[in-house]
Amino acid sequence: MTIPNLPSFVDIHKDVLNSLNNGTPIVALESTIITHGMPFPDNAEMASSVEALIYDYGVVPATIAVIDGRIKIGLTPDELIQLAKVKNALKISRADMAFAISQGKTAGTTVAATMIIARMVGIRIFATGGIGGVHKGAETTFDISADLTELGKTDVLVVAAGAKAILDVPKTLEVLETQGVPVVGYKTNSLPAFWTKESDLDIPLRMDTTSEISDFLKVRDELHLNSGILVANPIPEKDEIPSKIINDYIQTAQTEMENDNISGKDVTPFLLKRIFELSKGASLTSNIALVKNNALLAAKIAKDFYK
Ligand code: PSU
Ligand code: MN
Repeated sequence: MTIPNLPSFVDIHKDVLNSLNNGTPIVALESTIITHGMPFPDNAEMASSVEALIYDYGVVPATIAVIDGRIKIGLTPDELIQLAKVKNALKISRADMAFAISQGKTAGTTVAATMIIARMVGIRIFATGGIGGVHKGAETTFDISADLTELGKTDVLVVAAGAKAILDVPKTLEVLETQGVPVVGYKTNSLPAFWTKESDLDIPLRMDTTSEISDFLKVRDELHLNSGILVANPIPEKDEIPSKIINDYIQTAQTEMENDNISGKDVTPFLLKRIFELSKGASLTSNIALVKNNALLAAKIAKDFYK
């Protein structure tokens, strides 16, 4: 079977294509985390071990990216290394996806762009580390990630480790609610805060099993709600960074960002890089652990959903 109306510039990995044809579970993975979220070679190691973990669970991973103007749904090991090494990759969202393709560029896809591409071929479940959200000071900068509006209109379920404290988390939750996006805590009463498993914000909805989450997705489909779901999965306790410590680093990075006039697309990569440096790599170790944890949960949900 071929996918109807597939643009000529899309390449689907053979395992992903088989899985789409057979109706077996697939988990999409984003690539801005590879091109802008982590340094080389940790990014390459993270990406290939996350794929291996999903394969080992009996689910097909589909890392999504744009390489030389072609949309890739599932990468070969060579493509993955190529992407991880690229120095000047773009970071694309809904607004600039067509630009990367028409100009033959290489780009990491954000959560928003990955959702659009996943949905285009019918992939419904997607794992990442953290989503973009409402940035601190958004009342003056208007910096609100396009991830939030994409979740409001594209019906892909995204597993993330909650929202990180580099964001204005209460405002992020408000925008998600406005956009009609359910925020489901997996086995948690509080919204996980990325590097820490808890925050002082209540989780809007709680579910304790992957079959509940899969049933929820099915009911939303029957209702034709056509928007995404955010599943917030707490980082395992052993991989946490205590909130007092991480919040100090965040504060420092935030002040530097304001002094250096960093804005727009550069904000998230700048903050992640500075927190990595300030924590002497500890933030990266936690980040990798939580991505793996999210990948496994997404694979379990996918298995239940396609049962
Ligand atoms: N959060 C992370 N690591 C990341 C990102 C977010 O912990 O790499 C990336 C994701 O790809 C997300 C994007 O979609 O940053 C959001 O960027 P912005 O805030 O510019 O919308
Ligand atoms: Mn932004």
